[in-house]
Amino acid sequence: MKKVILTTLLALASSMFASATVITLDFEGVGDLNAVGNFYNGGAGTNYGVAFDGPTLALVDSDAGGSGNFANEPTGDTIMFFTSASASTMSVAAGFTTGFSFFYTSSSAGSVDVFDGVNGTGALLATLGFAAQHTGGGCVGDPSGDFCNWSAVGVAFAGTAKSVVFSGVAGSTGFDNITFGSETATGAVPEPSTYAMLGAGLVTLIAARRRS
Ligand SMILES: [Ca+2]
Ligand SMILES: [Ca+2]
Ligand SMILES: [Ca+2]
Repeated sequence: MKKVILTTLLALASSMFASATVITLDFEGVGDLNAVGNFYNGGAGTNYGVAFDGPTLALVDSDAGGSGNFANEPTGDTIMFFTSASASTMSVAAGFTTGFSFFYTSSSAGSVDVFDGVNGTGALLATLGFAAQHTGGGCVGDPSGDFCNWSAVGVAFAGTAKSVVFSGVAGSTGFDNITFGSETATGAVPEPSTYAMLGAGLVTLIAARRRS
């Protein structure tokens, strides 16, 4: 009986997706350097009908045994990034409305475009540019991680969106708490400490020393 109820609830959650239901992807459980792919589209995660293309990977904090050079992530130990291309595409065949938002940390400027067709096709509904800020506020690691400053950003739009293209420099931007149906990303990030800012130089999200 419980299983039936759970299944029904999951089906309801999927069917409600095109409405203004707020859904957040936290990437926990995808696994270090694994493709996000269909994790949220019938894979091991909750089935929200959200599919990511090949260059989109999950990254686990090196402090939690993964390869990530980041700190203060909004949820858990896992974030999303793209490393082998200059863009990453997320498609939601059932569509979503109202707004789109997320947390990010980045060592380079980038942008996010929301389209009304899948795979970055159709009309452009909204564009959101973001600046480099990964060491902003003199943040420090948890205990390690150069990408320690996270910002919540979002856009509102009219109509129904079916895909989002994340663009920037490969390996230089991390995303977490990707939120559909709201222009305000849910979650909280620790206030950065007031340490002196260290010279960062060229940094990427992959930690220099990987565990094997
Ligand atoms: Ca962490
Ligand atoms: Ca860390
Ligand atoms: Ca997370």
